[in-house]
Amino acid sequence: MKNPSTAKVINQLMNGELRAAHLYWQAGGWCIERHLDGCAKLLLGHADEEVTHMKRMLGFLIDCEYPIYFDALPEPKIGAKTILDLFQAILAHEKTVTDNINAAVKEAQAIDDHSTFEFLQWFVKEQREEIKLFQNIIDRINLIGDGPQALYFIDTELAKFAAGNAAASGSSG
Ligand code: OFO
Repeated sequence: MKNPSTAKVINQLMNGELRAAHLYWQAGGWCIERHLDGCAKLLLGHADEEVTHMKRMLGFLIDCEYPIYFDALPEPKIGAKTILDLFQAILAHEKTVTDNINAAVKEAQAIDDHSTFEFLQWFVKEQREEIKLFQNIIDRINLIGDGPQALYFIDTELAKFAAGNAAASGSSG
């Protein structure tokens, strides 16, 4: 069953995934400028994941023969002054994406669109994992603190997160 409202919602989510990739690329650039190569690796790898999410949404629109609309991309602004600020902004971003996915799930349920509801379940799980990942990173940054060697240790820790994340996304896509 085709629903014009579903087409609109999935297009909005697809564009949101592309904006997320854009944001993570820019955040990776922010880290590279500060010689935080481990952080950059994590964030640039995450941008690639967001592209796979965008393609998942695109694939659904194609399978359902819904129209496809790509929006212009806004400039991704990184206002962070510290690495903690950066990851707090990223966590806030992921919470907004989670809210958007949850709203889409609710709408699919309300109109008995079981196919879309089932499709969105993968994203519900993915958002739970992303929130957990970025909250863990913030907790680790807070544990390490802001002593003289802190940035070096944070960067080393985040390189480990990047390696773990790459291994996990290789198995889940
Ligand atoms: Fe696509 O998971 Fe983050 O935004």
